[in-house]
This record gives sequence, C-alpha cells and structure tokens, in this order.
Amino acid sequence: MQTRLKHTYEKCVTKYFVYKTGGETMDKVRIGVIGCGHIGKTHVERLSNKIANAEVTAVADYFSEAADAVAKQYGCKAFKTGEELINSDIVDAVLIASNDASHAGFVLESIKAGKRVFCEKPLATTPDECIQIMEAEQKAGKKLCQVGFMRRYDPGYTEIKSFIDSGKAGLPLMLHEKHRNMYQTGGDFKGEMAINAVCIHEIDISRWLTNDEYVSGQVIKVRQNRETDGDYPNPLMVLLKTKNGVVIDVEIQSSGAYAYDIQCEVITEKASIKLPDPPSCNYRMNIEAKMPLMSDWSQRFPGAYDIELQAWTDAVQAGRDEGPSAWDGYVAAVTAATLIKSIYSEKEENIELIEKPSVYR
Ligand code: ISE
Repeated sequence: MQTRLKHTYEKCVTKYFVYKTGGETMDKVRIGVIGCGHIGKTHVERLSNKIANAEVTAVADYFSEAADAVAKQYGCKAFKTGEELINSDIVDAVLIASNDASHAGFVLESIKAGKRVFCEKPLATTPDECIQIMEAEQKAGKKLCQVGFMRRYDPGYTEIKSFIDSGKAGLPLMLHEKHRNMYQTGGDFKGEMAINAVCIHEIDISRWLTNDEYVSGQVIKVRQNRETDGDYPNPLMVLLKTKNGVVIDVEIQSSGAYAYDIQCEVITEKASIKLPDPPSCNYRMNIEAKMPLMSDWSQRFPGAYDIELQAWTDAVQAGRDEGPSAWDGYVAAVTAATLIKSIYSEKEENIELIEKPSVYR
C-alpha cells in the first residue's frame, strides 16, 4: 500500500515538473509556516523534502512546544506568534495551517506586509472576513493570497476539467459527488463542520469544473448514522444549482463510512466523466477478489498537495499569483453559510454574492 502511494505522488510531481515552467526572480523561497498541527507538519515536511526551490525558515504555533519541536527537527526558527513570523525578514512567503478561526487575521497581516500567502481552506470562517481580505488585496492592487483547495491539483480532477473545457463532451448538466470519511483527523468536531470542513471541497471543485457560479443551495435531511464521531449532522445530502442550471448532488459522510472514498461523476450532453479511483492492485485469494481503499485524505491526496505547493512556490518565485484566489475563498464561505442556513430552514436558499472586485476579474 505504502509503495503504491509513494509511486502515485512521485509520478504526479514528475509530470508537473515536465510541463510547468516559471520565471526565476528568487533563489529559494524562504517560507514561514504558521500552525504545527497535523496538516502544518505535513506541509513543513513536504516543503523541506519534496518541493524544489522551497526552504522552511520559520514556524510558529499557538502552542510554542509544537513550534519548537518542528523547528528543532527541521533546523529553522520558531517564533512565538504568527505576526512576528510574518513580519520577519527571514520569511519571503507565508503558509497558514493554523486553526480555521485564525486564518483571516494572518492572511490580512501577510497582505499588509506585502508578502504572498498560502492559506489552508477555509480562507475565513465568515463571508465578511473574506470581503476584508479582498478589500486588502484590491488596495494592494494584486492577488497575494492562494487558498488551499488542493483538489484543483489532483490529476483526476484536472483531467475531468480539461475534458470539459475541451468542449468535446458538450455542456455539463449534472454532477453526482460523494465525500465519505471513516473519521475526522484531529480537532473539535461539532455543528457545522460537515459543511465548513468537509463539503467545502465539493463547493469549490464543482464550480471550478463547471466554470459556473451558484444560485441556490439546499441541505436535505437524511436518517442519521449512529457511528457518527461528533456532534454534527451525519450524513447530509447537499444540492446546489448553478446560474446555467447545472444541478449538483453531494453525499456527505463526515464519519462512520467504510473507507475514505471520494467520487465525482460529471454528466454532460455527450458523456459521463468519472473521477478515477486511486490506482490499486486487485487481489484474488481464498475465493474472493479485493481492492484496498484508503482511510483518510492524507493517503488519498498527497500528490495533489505536492503539485499544489510546487505550483505556489514557483509562482512566489516568479512574482505572480496562482490557483484559487480570495474570491474563490469568499464564494465558498458564502455557499457554506447558505447551506448551513438551509440545514435549519429545511428549504432551498438563494446564494447571493457581492460584485466581483476588479482585481479578480
Ligand atoms: C479535512 O479537513 C479535509 O480537508 C479533508 O480533505 C476532508 O476530506 C475531511 O473530511 C476534512 O475533515
């Protein structure tokens, strides 16, 4: 299993290096990572060992022992606060992997310091904070922030997107998606996290695949799973409708599922395009056939994270922006807030966006 995963992401990164080129204005990008929990540590490891032209020079965490331990392991400096890290002259660019509620403040501080910033999803916990971030970028006259919607870099999703964009399959009509988790990895899982932390990926990827914007969203009640590992509705059925009339259904299981299983099928005028399952051997033994599945996102998407962080590093080095923007973070936040409203109203709710600021057009 391990060998198979390693091979998968090595292949992805190689593919990326072959096809992608970027300008060179900085020798190595000196990156400061805020947040040394599960995802923060994997990003430090990735940036240190896999990503070309990246160097982690600083880390910070609300729990200073966590930052000290990572700093010791990777030979970088531990700062007491994220703000000190952002404003340090040993940091060219900032990666935010701290808790969700702290994202917006650190993004705003990075923009104020004129530094490029990669922020794990969600960009912020409210649409208003996303608007503040967009105003700061509009004032700066450029996009400095990339949001960590890593599925946009997964080879399966990018292949679906290229096929849709080629026009060969005709127009997209419907999307059927499934996001099934066995458990949640770390954190305090309550209330709205099934939308804010789980469904947020489908919210982003579906509008990216369809090149469309949402007009309404609805959450449909489902019989609840007794295996749920927190205080949140599970499972949920989400429906989204776009301006062009595309209907998207998303099954969300935040915990209790048989495996970590991500599925997406796009129905177009002429085709059905399905996200491939990650490569795996099919074992036949004892009068049965088996295909192993994965247990969480860190096994399923390492290749996507590698490609994403390489693309970000290349863009920082070349002084250009890349990938999902603060606008995408804002749309996701508004859509999530609307779906949460629908959990309580049990009705279809309209999704209303502000006018897109010129820096994102
Ligand atoms: C987690 O935060 C993620 O981002 C994963 O991609 C998602 O599948 C998981 O359910 C979330 O908890």
